[in-house]
Amino acid sequence: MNLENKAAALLWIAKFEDLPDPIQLSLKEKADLIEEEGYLLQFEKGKVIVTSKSDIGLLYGTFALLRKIQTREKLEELSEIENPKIQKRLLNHWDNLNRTVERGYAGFSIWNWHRLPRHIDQQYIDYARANASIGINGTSITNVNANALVLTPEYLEKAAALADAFRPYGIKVYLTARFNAPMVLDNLPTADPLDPEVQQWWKDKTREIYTYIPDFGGFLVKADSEGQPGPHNYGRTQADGANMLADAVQPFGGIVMWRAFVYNEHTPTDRIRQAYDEFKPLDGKFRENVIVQVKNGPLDFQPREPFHPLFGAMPETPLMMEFQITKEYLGQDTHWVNLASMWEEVLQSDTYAKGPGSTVSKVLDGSLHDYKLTGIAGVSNIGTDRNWTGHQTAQADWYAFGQLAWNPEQNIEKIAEDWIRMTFSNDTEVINTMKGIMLNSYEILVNYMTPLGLHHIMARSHHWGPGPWVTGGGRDDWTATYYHKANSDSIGFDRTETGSNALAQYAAEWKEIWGDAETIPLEFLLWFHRVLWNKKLSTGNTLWDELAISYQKGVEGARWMQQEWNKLEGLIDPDRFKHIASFLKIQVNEAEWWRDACLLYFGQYSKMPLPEGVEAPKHDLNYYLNFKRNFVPGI
Ligand code: BDP
Repeated sequence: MNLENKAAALLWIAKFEDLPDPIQLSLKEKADLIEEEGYLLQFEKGKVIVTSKSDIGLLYGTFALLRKIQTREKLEELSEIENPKIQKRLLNHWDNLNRTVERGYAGFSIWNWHRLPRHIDQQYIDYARANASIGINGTSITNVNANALVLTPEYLEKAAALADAFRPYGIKVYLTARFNAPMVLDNLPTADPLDPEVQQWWKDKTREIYTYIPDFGGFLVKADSEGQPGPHNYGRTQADGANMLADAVQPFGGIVMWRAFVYNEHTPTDRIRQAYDEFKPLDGKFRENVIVQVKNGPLDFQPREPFHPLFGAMPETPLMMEFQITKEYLGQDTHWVNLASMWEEVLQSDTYAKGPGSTVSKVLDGSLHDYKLTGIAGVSNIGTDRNWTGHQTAQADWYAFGQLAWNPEQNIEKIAEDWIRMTFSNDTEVINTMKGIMLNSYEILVNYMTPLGLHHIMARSHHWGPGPWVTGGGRDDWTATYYHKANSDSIGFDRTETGSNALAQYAAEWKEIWGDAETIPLEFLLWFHRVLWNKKLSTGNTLWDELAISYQKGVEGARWMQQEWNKLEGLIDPDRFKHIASFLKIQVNEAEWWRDACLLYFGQYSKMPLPEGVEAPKHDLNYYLNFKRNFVPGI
């Protein structure tokens, strides 16, 4: 188009300063509201306009326009200013340097360290584009169980090549820092964060990293947890450790994401108390460029947990959320469960920190405590599988994570619908059927795995399938019996005043609601209380009957998902139809496995018969105890 015709163009994708004067004039007021990464979509005098202040805003705006076209929204109605509500929106890869992925179920790591930096695979670009299309702006590329080697020049060169590939898409690279790297790489006698030589080592190392990656985002650290070294080894606090690294990255504008997933080598009376007990006293003691990364719940990505009590409890220390997109505890690669449903439950939980309405999402977006730094991370579920995520529908979790990271208040039904429209079809029957499955799937899964607040009853180490019998071994809090404590009269973990009192870490409102076994919502009953098998619940059923009915409901739910899906034959391309259909067979089968194994195991203690309507297990308990006992899927 020549310049004279420029004004006649019907589609404008341009930074605000590059728009023709008349358009600038009419959009001035709206444009003032656009922030650095934000954009404006506007239909104005017959023209579609995408504008922003920055290149990255323009990219986000363009993807938003594409989304609207794909989902058939009316372009004539466009009028939307979007700014991300959270600053740091990251994927966390638990990828090892040997290309295995910890808790990854979609193949190997997409980072081909051997070929890097010489070969830049198209997949890196596709990855960056896909992430930019959902607003993700950072990626931590290495496992939190960190290998110090990634900090050596050889690997920094490779990481720099990835950073170069991601940069046009607004994605910064972060690395995991192994706390004792000064000892491992340079034979320092200590990694004590208060030792000047150690501090200098990290400063020098950081300066070196920035020579490779000038816009390096910073470090993600797992310390003093599950064998990872940390400040505890030197009698120092988590703040001492984090601040040392923060001082090293500060001159370059970097940040430190310090994980709250800290637990001792010695089992406390209740493991879920530890992060709060450890971090709460440190509130306000971290440098300004530290953000503490907290898992959604106080235990460890279980199918259902109450929100982590640190949210709302650290007004002087920015906290970020860590969600797990990979389904370690939720059926791994073959179960269809819409994680956005779980995340919404947590994001909308009220911490009551400043009275009603103090939701977790307001902690995260910084508005509740006026955090200067805000963030959210999702443990990636992608790998070398052709469809990226193993289960076709697990792409929806990656997508939903990006959407909620951009704006944690977003409506998850709309997120699901947009994803279906963009990924499968705009056909009403497909949309409604898939949406129905997705929006019900989370409750269904919780029912067939861990109903009524049960948790950590999965098989040992690989975490796939039921294992309520798991007991003994190195750590009590890595067993199932530690958490459910079933005996001949009752089941559940007493976390009220009469027990571990972990409940005390929550606001008074929650103490009242959750503290009373009579009124607590059933979904958290056994998380907070020990309950007699024959106790009558609000539903009119005894606890045992309620448990059995819940498992049965879960199985029926999985069967219902399968039937619903089968209705779509012919409306979806045959490849993906069959792929999902076969995974649903596995899901139904494994839902039955969970129900039968758990009811047989717990039934030994309750000694009560299965209530009417609950199917009898197909095998005896021994069968399940021995079933695939030696099989370790993945890593
Ligand atoms: C647990 C995983 C383990 C991770 C750990 C973590 O089983 O593989 O290393 O979380 O988050 O859920 O550090």
